[in-house]
Amino acid sequence: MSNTPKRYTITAALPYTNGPIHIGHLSGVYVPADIYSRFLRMQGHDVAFVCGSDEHGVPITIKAKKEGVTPQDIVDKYDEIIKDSFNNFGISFDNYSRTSAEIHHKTASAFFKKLYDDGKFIEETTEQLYDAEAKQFLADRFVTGTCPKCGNEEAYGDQCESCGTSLNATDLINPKSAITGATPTLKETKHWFLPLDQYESWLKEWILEGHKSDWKPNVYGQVKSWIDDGLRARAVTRDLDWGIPVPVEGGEGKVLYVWFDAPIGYISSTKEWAAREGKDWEPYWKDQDTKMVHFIGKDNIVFHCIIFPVMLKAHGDYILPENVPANEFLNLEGKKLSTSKNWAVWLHEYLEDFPGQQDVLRYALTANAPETKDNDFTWKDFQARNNNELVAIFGNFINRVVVLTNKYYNGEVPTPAEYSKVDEETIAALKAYPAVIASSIEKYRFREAQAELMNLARLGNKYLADEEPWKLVKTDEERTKTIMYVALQIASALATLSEPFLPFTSNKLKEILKFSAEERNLNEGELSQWNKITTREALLPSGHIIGKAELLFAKIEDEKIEVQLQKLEASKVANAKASESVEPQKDTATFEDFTKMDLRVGTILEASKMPKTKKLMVLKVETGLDKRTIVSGIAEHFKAEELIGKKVTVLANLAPRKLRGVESEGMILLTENAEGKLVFVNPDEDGVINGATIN
Ligand code: B3M
Ligand code: ZN
Repeated sequence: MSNTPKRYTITAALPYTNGPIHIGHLSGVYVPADIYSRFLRMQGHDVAFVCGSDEHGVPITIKAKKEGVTPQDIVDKYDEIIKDSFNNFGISFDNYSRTSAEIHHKTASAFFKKLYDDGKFIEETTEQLYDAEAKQFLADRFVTGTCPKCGNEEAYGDQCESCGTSLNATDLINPKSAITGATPTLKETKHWFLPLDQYESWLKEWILEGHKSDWKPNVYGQVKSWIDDGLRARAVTRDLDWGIPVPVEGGEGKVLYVWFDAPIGYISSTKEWAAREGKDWEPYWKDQDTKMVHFIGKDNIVFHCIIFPVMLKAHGDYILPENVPANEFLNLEGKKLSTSKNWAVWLHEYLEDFPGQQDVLRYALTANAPETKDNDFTWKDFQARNNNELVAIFGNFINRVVVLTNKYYNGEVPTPAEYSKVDEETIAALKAYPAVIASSIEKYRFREAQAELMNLARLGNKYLADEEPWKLVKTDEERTKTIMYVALQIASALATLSEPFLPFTSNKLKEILKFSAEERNLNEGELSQWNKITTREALLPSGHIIGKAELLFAKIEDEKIEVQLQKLEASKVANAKASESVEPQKDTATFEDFTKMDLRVGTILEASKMPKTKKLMVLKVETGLDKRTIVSGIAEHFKAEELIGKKVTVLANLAPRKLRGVESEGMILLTENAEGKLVFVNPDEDGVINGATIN
């Protein structure tokens, strides 16, 4: 692509419609995508910012089953809730579609058909996991098991969310049906596979060589390790009834894999938008002068950097993304966000508790965005960002300027006299901000960009505090006019530059400063809203009349924060209670079954973390029979030092198996205490309740 794109296609991950949206979604994907899109529009660029509901896939079917309703009921319900949340938080999609829309079914079907006709798939009958009780094949989230790569025991049939690896369901160790809990059997079925391995050298050239310097290190690193490990063919069809029917012979009763159809949703959403706006959608997906950027969370990297690009490449008509600035995860008060544990701040609930304060959340989330590593949202930080930054710096500056202009000049922008050196410097500094902020945004460094915006407000605050117009007004009218004129220019620049980050505040401030409609819609090159700050002599000319002061931000008191912390405390208590509940007894084991298990007491002699894994620990255990190696998924719960010398229960005659190349000869028995921490099976351990399953 040439250096100056003619247009931009910006996509934000399509949320699964199996639940509402929380702060993790907003911070990882939608706020950064919105900042980027708004910024580009303000520079006069042609932008299609598209998204929509991801309405297929197993999570939706599971939710429907749980609630005893149809998948359609589920997607209709959450599509509404999610759309409302996005609207309420000012996410400025040009189009928000749904993958159940007819246009999407047609587009995805045609895409599959083209790849099929062009011979891009491998058609193969293989043995797949099957739940005989539920009479259903188990793929994706219908099956969980141990990740062969990192040992995470909750990996899904298509992906391990712990290490990000994309999996085939048959890769899982100890697979378990998510429907009945049964151990699956194998059954033959036919599917179409996308041979990713055939695209390896192309991916190496395109990403590993082509995007070494411009993709974020976290994204590039993940992609590199997958490609280096070698890619395998992936099934892109499923034996399910909820989804887009496979449109080729032999496809009866099968649907497209949700991760095949969902990214095509970006194309369908663009088509829907173009049709409504009377535009042509094709350049946004096919013209080499278009810059395409995918905003996603880190668990979606493999799909957007490998699988979807391979689909686009195999199809042949499409452009590829220029960048995929995926974020890491946001935690809440030190713990992983979790829908099932209700450990989250839900957007619709936030709005009930903090009406009209959407920008405060946007601000706090951007200030703490997990751009380079996982990051933490805390309510104390949220309060401090509001009270110490938005209220004390931004709000305070604007309020002083507007109140004083009304008081001294009835709201009329005064005519300045000679500039002092400080005035000159302040104006020069002001004019540099658009480029500084732009350069951070262009590098997807939104925290840095927003920090610069706040620095501009600081500049204004300091200027007023140093120049003290409220003192000078009694002695030097001309000087006071100059100071107020300069301060008004800063206020005006803040109104404009805050728009990508704080759209509601920006709007309110433009109302207060009485920006004309024409002024708000400047849309071309040097004259665009963004660039006018640097190029124009005056942003608010002398004689312009501004409106009355209005509070932009309000202090958040401790009591309001307490309420939020108590809500989380309630979730904690509920979760601890739930984890105390005892699992139902398993099927009868005969005495012979039991005597087959050789349980021994052993002592841990050595312990070390398995390199490049989060959970695995390599142990050397004295079992009385021998000294042997056992690999155990306990590294997140114990330090190596504290394990040495521990007495443990060992299942000694478990068939050996290799984990990450290390042969594990046995299993150490563990259970969980009420806080979810692993403890060794030893009835004296604190907090082990009767009935805790030993495994
Ligand atoms: N719905 C996964 C998710 O919400 C998925 C994204 C699709 S983007 C094409 O994490
Ligand atoms: Zn894993």
